[in-house]
Formats: sequence, structure tokens, C-alpha cells
Amino acid sequence: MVYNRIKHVSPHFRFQGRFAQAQEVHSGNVNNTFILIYHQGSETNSYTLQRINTYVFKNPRSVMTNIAAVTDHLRKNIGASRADVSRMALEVIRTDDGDVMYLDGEGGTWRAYSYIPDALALDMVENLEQMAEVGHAFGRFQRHLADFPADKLFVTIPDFHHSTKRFYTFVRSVEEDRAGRVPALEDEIEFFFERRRMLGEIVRLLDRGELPLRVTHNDTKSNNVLLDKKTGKALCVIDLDTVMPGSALYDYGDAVRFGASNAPEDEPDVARVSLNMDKARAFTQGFVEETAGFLTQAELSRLPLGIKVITAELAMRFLTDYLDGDRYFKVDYPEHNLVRARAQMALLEDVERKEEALYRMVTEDVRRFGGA
Ligand code: GN1
Ligand code: MG
Repeated sequence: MVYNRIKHVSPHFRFQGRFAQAQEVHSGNVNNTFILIYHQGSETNSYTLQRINTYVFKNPRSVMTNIAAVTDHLRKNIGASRADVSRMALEVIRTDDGDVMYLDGEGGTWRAYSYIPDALALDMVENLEQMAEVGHAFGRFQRHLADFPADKLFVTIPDFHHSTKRFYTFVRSVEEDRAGRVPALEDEIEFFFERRRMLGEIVRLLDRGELPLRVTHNDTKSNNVLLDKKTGKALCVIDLDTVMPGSALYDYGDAVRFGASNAPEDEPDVARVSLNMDKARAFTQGFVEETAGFLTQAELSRLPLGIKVITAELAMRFLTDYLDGDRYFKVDYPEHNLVRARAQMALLEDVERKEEALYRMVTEDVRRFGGA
């Protein structure tokens, strides 16, 4: 029963009312997530309770300190007095002691948010209106954090999108071959050696100061945006675990990679994997409309590079984890990480084919919305 997994934890948070029910949500590749319902008179209060994966997040206190600061800042910039602000930004629910997280004594680290009801998080974007809303949500997120001092944030996963270091980690995993899987994967391994220079392009531009460091979300999947069930409009961005200094190209690129793919991230039939240009365009319009006013010309003109680098990086991370024996990402079956890697490799090949069209599309939008 789900309740048995959380009953030692839930009483330690400031949840209002009497516990009524709990449900596990199976989304996300990293944390465990539960939705809790409490009754208070005729009111229903809902919360999200999560067990933080401390293999991935070695210092959960830094993660939660970042999230508390970022959500406060978002609320301030959205307008704390707006009636709907509670639907526009997450709110961290404190523990009895006023802390941002709870340690359960069994090695579990937990945190809670208020749950935003009547909202959708899309694993698959169904139409172009939704895709444009996802673009607005991530663009707005960047805009609202543009004046957040990036040096106040802890770097919770060092070198998270340092694709060059990720490449070296991958090479090390090939060398170690812990799970004995290397011999069967020559083609897959070669794929990343061939793209080695491209993988490092954003890192090089950041190092040379040609791209600025910003506060970025770093995990901009469409299911990390909540849309209002009734109006279809974007409400807020969730899953703030990886909010860190980064590049706008990462947020743009990862969102297109995930939301504009014609197939799920772990599609086993690679023939079905391709980039949907209409969805990419819808996302780009929403994102550029929100960000053209403050992103630099260097960023705006290179947005499509973000799609290539992030897709290659994630494909390589999945393959690395497969070679390591599946220690990082949660897997549903033994070949899951390999299937994910191959699907992302197929997507990258299609992005490479459509690269020129992607650049043309971005240029048009930047012009339209009066960018730098
Ligand atoms: C992980 O758990 P989830 O789905 O929010 C991962 C992202 C990957 C994503 C791929 C901290 O995110 O970097 O892009 O899986 N998060 C972390 O689905 O590694
Ligand atoms: Mg995440």
C-alpha cells in the first residue's frame, strides 16, 4: 500500500487538515513522487511529496535552498498579490521545524510542495497550441529569473551540462566496461566519437564569454510545465531540481528535443523517431516572444545548436548509464537505457538533417519579435 511508504514522513510536514489518501505518480526518471490529499472541513488540500534521489543529488539541502530562493523570486516577479499567484509558481511546504526538507532516519530525504489542481503535465504534447504554451512557460521562466543573482545558487550537480566532461565520463565507462556490454555496442560508441567536437560547442562559447551564463532550468521537458486544464494556458514550471547557472541554449534545446519529437523519449522502434517541425516552430514562437527582449544576439542566433548538443548529450548519458549497469536513471526493463540512447541518437540524426530549416525558423521569429 502506498500509505505505508509515506506514513513515517507525512506527519512531519505542515499539511493542513486530515489525511485522506495518497497515490504514487510514475513520472520522472529520478525522484519518487506521491500526491497526498487532506480534508479540512469542506475543503480539499493537495500536496506533492517527493523522496529526493540522493544518488543523483548528493547535497539535497543545496537543492532545496536553491528551490526556496527561486520560488520566492518567481512569486515576487509574477506579482505576489495576484490572486492566481499560487497557480503560477510552486510553493515549498515546510516541515514542523520550518525546514525545507525532512530526513526520515532511514536514509530518505523528503520535500513537499503545494499541489496545483486542475492542471495537466504533458508527456506527449498533443497539439501546436500546447507546444506554444510550453514555449511561453519556459521563456517566461527565464525572463522572471533574468534578474536573479546566479552566484547565489548552489551548483547542485557540478558540470551537469558540461558536455565535454560528459564525453570524458563516457569514454571512461567504455574503458571500464563494468557490465560487459561494450563489445556489442561498437556502432553506438562510435556515434559519439564522431560528434565529439559538436558536443563541446556550447561549453567552448561559454568559456570564451561569447555566451552569457544565466539562471536556467536545465530539464525543460514538456511534462515539467503545468497547463490549466480548462483554458489550456501555461501556469507554471515545475521540477526545479536542476535550476543552476547555465545557458539559454540548454533550456531551448532540451524542450525541443523532448516536446517536438514524434515519439516518446524511450521509443523502441527508431523508425518512428523524428523531429516534428511544426511543434518545433510552435515552441520557438512562444519561447522567442518571451525572451527576444533580453537574450543576446549570440544566444538567439544559436538556439538550434542547443537542440543538437542536448540531444547528443542525453543520448550519451543514457548509453553511459547502460554501460555502467544502470546506476543513475530508473529503468523499467534491462535494456531500457539502451533503448533510450538509440531513440535519442535517431532523433539527433533527424535534427542534423533539418538543421538549416531550424536556423531559418529561429531567424524569422527573432526578427518578428524584435530580438537583439
Ligand atoms: C532526468 O527525472 P527527470 O525526468 O526530471 C534527468 C534529466 C534528463 C531526463 C531525461 C537530474 O530528469 O537530466 O534530461 O531525466 N535529471 C537529472 O528524461 O539527471
Ligand atoms: Mg528533473
